Amino acid sequence: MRTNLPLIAPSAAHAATELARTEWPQKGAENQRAIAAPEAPMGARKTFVCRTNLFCAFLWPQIFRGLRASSGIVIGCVTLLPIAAPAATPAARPNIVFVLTDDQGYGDLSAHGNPVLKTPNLDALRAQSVRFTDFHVSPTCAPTRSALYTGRHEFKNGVTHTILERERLTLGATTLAEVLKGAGYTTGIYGKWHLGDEAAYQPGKRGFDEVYIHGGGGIGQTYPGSCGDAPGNTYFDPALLHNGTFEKTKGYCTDLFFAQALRWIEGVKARGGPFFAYIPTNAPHGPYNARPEDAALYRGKTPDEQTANFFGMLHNIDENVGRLLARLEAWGLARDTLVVFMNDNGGTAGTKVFNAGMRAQKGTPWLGGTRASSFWRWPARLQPADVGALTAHIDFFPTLAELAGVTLTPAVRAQVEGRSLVPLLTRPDAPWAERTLFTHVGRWPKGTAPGLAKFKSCSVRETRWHLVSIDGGVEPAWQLFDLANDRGEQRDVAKEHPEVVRRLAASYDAWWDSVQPMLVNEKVLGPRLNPFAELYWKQFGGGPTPEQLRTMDPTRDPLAGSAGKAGKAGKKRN
Ligand SMILES: [Ca+2]
Repeated sequence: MRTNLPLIAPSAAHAATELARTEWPQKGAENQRAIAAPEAPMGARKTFVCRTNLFCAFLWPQIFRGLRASSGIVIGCVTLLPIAAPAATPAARPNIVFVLTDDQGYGDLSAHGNPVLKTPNLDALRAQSVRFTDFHVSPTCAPTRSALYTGRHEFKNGVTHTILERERLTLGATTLAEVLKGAGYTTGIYGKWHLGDEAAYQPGKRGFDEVYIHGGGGIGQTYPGSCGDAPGNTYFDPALLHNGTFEKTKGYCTDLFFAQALRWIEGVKARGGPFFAYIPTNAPHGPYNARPEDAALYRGKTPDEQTANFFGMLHNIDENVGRLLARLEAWGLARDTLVVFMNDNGGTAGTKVFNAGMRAQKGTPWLGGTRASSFWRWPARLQPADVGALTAHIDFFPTLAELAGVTLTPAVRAQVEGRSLVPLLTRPDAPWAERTLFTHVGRWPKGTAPGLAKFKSCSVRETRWHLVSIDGGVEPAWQLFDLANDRGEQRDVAKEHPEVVRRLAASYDAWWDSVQPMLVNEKVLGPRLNPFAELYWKQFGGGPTPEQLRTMDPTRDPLAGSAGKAGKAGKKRN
């Protein structure tokens, strides 16, 4: 892979990579201490710092294009603050490429210490990026995606599951793609949407100009109601929905998504104007169907065949990321393109090999269920660094909106509960006020009252504390963990800090009450046929078999005890 990062000293990038090999870098811990400290004159001072950063990041380089940043220049920049405007100028707006992998864990990266898996291209991207080391997403797929694209918790989007109509992002929300499109970006999605398969919910109606996707939560899935992919699809040669029409493809899913994204970027580049390319891969989500040559790289090196396939799928993603970065470089786009990389929930098949010292995995509120990679590379503006501040998926929307120079309407500002990461991107130790993040796995049984699961698999997080209830229901079963001393969440200190438990539990109660009116999908009955399947049959002929009709029956609960094969798979995999 070619690189061209004039602002990055090789030694700094190398040091950063080495730093990451130790679990939870000390630099992150230092930042956390700084964040936890009282921040006296926060209001005025925050504005000052934020505007200073913006000025340094965007306006100064515009005025003195070609000058290298130096400490002297930065000091000068601060003194010039009063004339700085807070928003990015259009010329300073980056192109944006966002790669989101499905079910890759934080530990499934060689730069994070994985002893078996090799990810040289992701490692290089990481070394060249601002890295948020305490960054959290939701415990499963659709919830994270809804939070990324609205800037608020998934429950406020009506998303409380990955199927059963409860994966649909409420039509009342404004999506990030709509905001970027409104600001002049050309937008495209290549891969997994998983926020509603009915026509009104599909990405083409939610801000994306170009759509190249599979249906459901994974290629080949079929669930009751609306959630499902084209019938008969597998990871090889899938039929993909391209701007409303299915295309029968040749190739492996991840290769197809990246290749189409690159074709599109090349075309958009020729037309000019900023672009936003969203590449949410279906891989390495189960079933673990890798290209044989990729799985062969790990056969005999993992505890089982499944993990060899899983690592093979990640090897293929890594190669595609390498191709993407090389093409951006060759096209002269790398310097002015922000590349963001994340994974969408905690680890899965790879955790038996390495889990970066964390407890548990996908589908749980433990840190191992929510901590994710979050790499931000923008060679023209950002210098590689670790940022230890407590950050989350809900911060993605306001950050990109700010970088795109968007002034959000009051209604959208009211929707977004995350914070812009721009101050941290430009100054890793920028003040960052304490915050509270809420996690709930959702997934309560179909037709049951959410309140019965209020305290089932949920948590409340502050920088230092993590209050977790796993086996509660109507009543809590809180355990408290002191992350300053116990990142692995092994020792419950609830009895030693009852005041912390009381305070965080009270904030959880208030949050739970606040989201109840927004659970709009709980009683929705889906259509008789999966829309993707129906469209596929309309285009190519054919129709549902009795078994397919039974599987799609919207009154069926695929997770009930009498569930068939699809239901059992769904319980395990979604
Ligand atoms: Ca996932």
